[in-house]
Amino acid sequence: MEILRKAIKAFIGDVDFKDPVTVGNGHINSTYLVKTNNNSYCLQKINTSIFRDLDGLMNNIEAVTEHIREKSIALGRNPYRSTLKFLTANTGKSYVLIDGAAYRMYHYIDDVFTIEKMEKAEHFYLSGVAFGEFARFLSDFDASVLSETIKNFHNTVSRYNDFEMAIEANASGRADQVADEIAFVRERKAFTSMFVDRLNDGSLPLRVTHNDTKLNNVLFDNKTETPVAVIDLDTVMPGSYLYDFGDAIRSGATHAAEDEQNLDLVDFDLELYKAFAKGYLEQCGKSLTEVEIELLPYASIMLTLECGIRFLTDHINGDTYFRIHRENHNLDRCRTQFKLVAEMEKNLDKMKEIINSLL
Ligand code: GN1
Ligand code: MG
Repeated sequence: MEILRKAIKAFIGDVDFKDPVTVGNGHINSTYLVKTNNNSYCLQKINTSIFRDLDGLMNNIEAVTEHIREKSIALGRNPYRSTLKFLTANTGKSYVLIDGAAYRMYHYIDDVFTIEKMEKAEHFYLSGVAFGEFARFLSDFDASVLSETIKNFHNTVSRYNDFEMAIEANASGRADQVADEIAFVRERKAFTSMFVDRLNDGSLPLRVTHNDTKLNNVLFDNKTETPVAVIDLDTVMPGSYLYDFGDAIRSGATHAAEDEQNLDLVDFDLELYKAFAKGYLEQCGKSLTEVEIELLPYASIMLTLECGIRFLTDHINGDTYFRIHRENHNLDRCRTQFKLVAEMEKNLDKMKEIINSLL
């Protein structure tokens, strides 16, 4: 607690504040709510074993939030609610290092809710609007100024190689117990290069990408139930529209939680798929290239497979990356993803029809 208090003071000086309270449920950073008499903030401890380039990370986020803020102001929106607003610390930077740990602080956006499990198609449609608008707002932003803060983040070929290396090393000794899951991935090895090859040969354009378009990264207004802001901008980097579309479908086009243990409950809902795709394409469909349109129906399969591979790799590595809350948590997460992949594969033609009907 003393360290947290020290971090907070670096941002707000001598202003009185209540003890920080843990909020949020990300797998990577830790977030605390901090209240003064007049304001509420989030203090975040940044996971520096994952985000090693703090200047690159914060420069990316500041540049992108300022760009979005300008566009939002032009539309008459509240600049403190439409995207995150970071505080500058007494060091002159938007983060501080205390006892080797890094902290940052931003204005808390209140009167909002997030969605963990999809209940209403309307909410998913609106998430599509939010992420589609994010893409459109940043379509005139020069992606080359952004740092690649986590190398090869959605490079599914490199994720596949990491997976094979994890099996080889078998640090947890668990590899033998997950033979079915390993086989599931290996059967799809050829598929993993579908997007990477097209990015490498230049036929798929590089875009400013959010890279973590999980459903719970959209804040919804409590009263109007409409999107307020897209958050969790740590992984904003050069990438592909396909990543953001696919990852959103992965997390939202199902009624099951990402770590559901009863796989019978893990469904892939085409109505939800259509709802998101509609919102997304209404906002940024016109700027998609022919190749992006051709590959869009494969995006959710790729991103869901990739996420499952990452959970499985971490399970085999002994849970060193994603925070876990119970035994075999990463394996449970991996299994929901693979169940979804199998369901999506069966529905590929229907996804193609839906995309075509929306263009
Ligand atoms: C991580 O921390 P969180 O929940 O926002 C991960 C994403 C995964 C997601 C799966 C930096 O995001 O890539 O899709 O878990 N973020 C990072 O739930 O690795
Ligand atoms: Mg995240």
